[in-house]
Amino acid sequence: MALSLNVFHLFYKFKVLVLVTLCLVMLWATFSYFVDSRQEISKAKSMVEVFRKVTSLEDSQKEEKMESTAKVPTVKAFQGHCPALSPYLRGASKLTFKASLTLEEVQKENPQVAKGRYHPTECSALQRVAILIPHRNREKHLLYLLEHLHPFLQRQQLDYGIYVIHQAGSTKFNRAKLLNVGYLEALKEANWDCFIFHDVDLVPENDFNIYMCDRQPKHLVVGRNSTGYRLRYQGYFGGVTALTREQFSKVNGFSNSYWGWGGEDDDLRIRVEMQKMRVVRPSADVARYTMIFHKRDNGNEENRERMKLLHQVSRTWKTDGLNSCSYKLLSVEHNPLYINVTVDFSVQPKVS
Ligand code: UDH
Ligand code: MN
Repeated sequence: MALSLNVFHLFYKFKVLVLVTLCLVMLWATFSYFVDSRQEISKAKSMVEVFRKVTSLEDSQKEEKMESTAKVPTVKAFQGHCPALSPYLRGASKLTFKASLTLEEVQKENPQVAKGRYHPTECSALQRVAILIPHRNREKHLLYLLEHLHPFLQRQQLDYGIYVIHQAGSTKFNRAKLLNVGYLEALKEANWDCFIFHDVDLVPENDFNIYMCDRQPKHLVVGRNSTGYRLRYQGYFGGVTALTREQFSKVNGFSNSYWGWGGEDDDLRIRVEMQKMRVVRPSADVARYTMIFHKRDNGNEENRERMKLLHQVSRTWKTDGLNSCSYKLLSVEHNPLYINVTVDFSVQPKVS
């Protein structure tokens, strides 16, 4: 009798335990549903966290090196890294483009941007990012992009600079060569960690699409309004891409040989794959862009040579790229909202 009572008691305790555990599991599930309902946030967080570890490791190694060689001990003002995910992000936004917008208005909206650059003052940014925009005769698009990109990048707590690389004259447009020039000229001014190669007419719709580089070259345009927000084709690597200084130099940059529209982005993808790197993309729900409508520009007609060029990449990449990019630099102007680099590709530069 006493034994069966004991067994009953044990069984009762066990039932209570099961009930309590069940309650706890349910509580946890509801809690994590609300907290993690945006799985992307945590995914992005862990990606950024990985990068933060890499960069902060590099930084501390650099600092150690500098300190050990410095004769006078340096006094370091302590400033912590910015968080893995900025608290200012807002997610998807509906973009509007006001016909009467002026550069002065955009300037007024961005008082902390000086000479095209900004860095957060509350923490030290995880990466120094140079945005490179190839440009000719698209002033209105540039204005809209600046209007949206400046607040977007500030919300991401980045140390950034916007470079517009302007092709002077009326020779065929060469997007890839302009971007090589942007990389080379930007590095003369600052030690950028990351480069974003950015078409002037693509405006990001969601600030969870983080403008930082990854361990692999990153393609940021999964979808755009003009293609029903679907990837244009398997392997597409155009529009907006992010490569670290090292990744871009490893592939010898873009080819300089693509005059007119098309092919240069596929060429870069081939270079990336040849170096055993792999293109990564953010998830489709954040990597969304609005392309400001436009027609084909004069001077940027379809390049009919592009298939031929694309078949030769493995032979040409080593000698056609950053290391062979010669150009006549006309000016570098530090405007309030961007750095304007003007180049002329119609003349061969004088060899000094
Ligand atoms: N770009 C200029 N000026 C030019 C040509 C190109 O600034 O004269 C730059 C600009 O940054 C642009 C980028 O190069 O975003 C790429 O060129 P694009 O926008 O012309 O290329 P996309 O593939 O369009 O978007 C190709 C022609 C589309 C015709 C569509 C007709 N429906
Ligand atoms: Mn376009």
